[in-house]
Amino acid sequence: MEVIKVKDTDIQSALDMVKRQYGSDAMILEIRKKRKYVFGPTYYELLIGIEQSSAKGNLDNLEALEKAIKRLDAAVSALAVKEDELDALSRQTGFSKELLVKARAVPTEDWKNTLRQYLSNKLEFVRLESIKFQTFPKVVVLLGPTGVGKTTTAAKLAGYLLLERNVSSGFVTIDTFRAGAVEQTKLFGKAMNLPVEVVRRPHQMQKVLAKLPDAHYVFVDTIGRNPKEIGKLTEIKMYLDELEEWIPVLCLNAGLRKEEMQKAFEYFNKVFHIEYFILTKVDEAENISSAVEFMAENGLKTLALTNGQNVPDDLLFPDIENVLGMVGLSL
Ligand SMILES: Nc1nc2c(ncn2[C@@H]2O[C@H](COP(=O)(O)OP(=O)(O)OP(=O)(O)O)[C@@H](O)[C@H]2O)c(=O)[nH]1
Ligand SMILES: [Mg+2]
Repeated sequence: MEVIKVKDTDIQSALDMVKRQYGSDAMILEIRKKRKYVFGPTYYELLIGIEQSSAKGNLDNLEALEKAIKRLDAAVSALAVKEDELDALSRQTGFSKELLVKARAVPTEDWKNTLRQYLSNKLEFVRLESIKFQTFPKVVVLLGPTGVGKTTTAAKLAGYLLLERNVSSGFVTIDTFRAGAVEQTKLFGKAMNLPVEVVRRPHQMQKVLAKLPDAHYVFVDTIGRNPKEIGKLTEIKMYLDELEEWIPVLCLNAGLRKEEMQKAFEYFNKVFHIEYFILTKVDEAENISSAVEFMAENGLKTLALTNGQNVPDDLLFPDIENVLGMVGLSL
């Protein structure tokens, strides 16, 4: 209960005022007759108790509610404007609204630079040659769903190392379950005069490496797996567990939707700790914004992009500025 004081020289008008203002919920707790100074006029001081639910309280609540509704109204209209801006910017850039909000690209006028800054902090590009290995040869395992371009990409990487770095590689394929898979690698090997070994049992892995004494890098080409088949991924891992050291590289096709990329990454990441990434078939994708968003949000180290069927030419080693340019964010 709230207690208030009401002062008036006339007790009736004081009571009328209390009734008018606070309604019938007001309770008169005490009436005191007072004098301001010794010979001054008398007046009445009423102590009134008011229940919180009284008319005045309700009035106050109503006023507060009205103000809150107005504030809410303003906030909702501001949000609606933002939502429109977000939609438009998302369509324009190809990045998701979530990313634009996270990057604080809306509501700033300078969204391009804000976005550039956000992505530059998150994207990482690493050259295969700069990755430190403890063992020799350096074993690089290409993983990914069926048909993303693992075999072709392995051949492109080996071709690049040979032609541009004068470094020799070998191929190991554990893709023995599908007709034509081994032949495909063998064709690439033959064209570049690089050795190809086929492994049919996990325990053969280590021995096979010994058969490739001149190879600085060994590219292990794995069977394309529907990432949902966790059991089959574990089977691939059994082969790799025979090796002392290897790096798994996830290959995903730039034409996949961001959600599909995320799902595939999560499945492969459960079995292999995925740190390195190659974005394939960039040439076939309408834009690569969602792929770039995927790379940034998962903190992946991107080794390369592939942009066509030509081996070994259609392989790119972009830096951040190149990729920002590809998604329309060049300076
Ligand atoms: N347009 C385009 N096609 C590509 C690219 N990379 C690979 N391909 C083509 O994609 C098809 C599949 O490539 P592969 O290298 O066999 O794919 P994979 O991932 O090894 O496939 P599986 O072993 O069946 O899982 C082939 O026709 C390649 O020529 C690329 O960057 N751009
Ligand atoms: Mg293949």
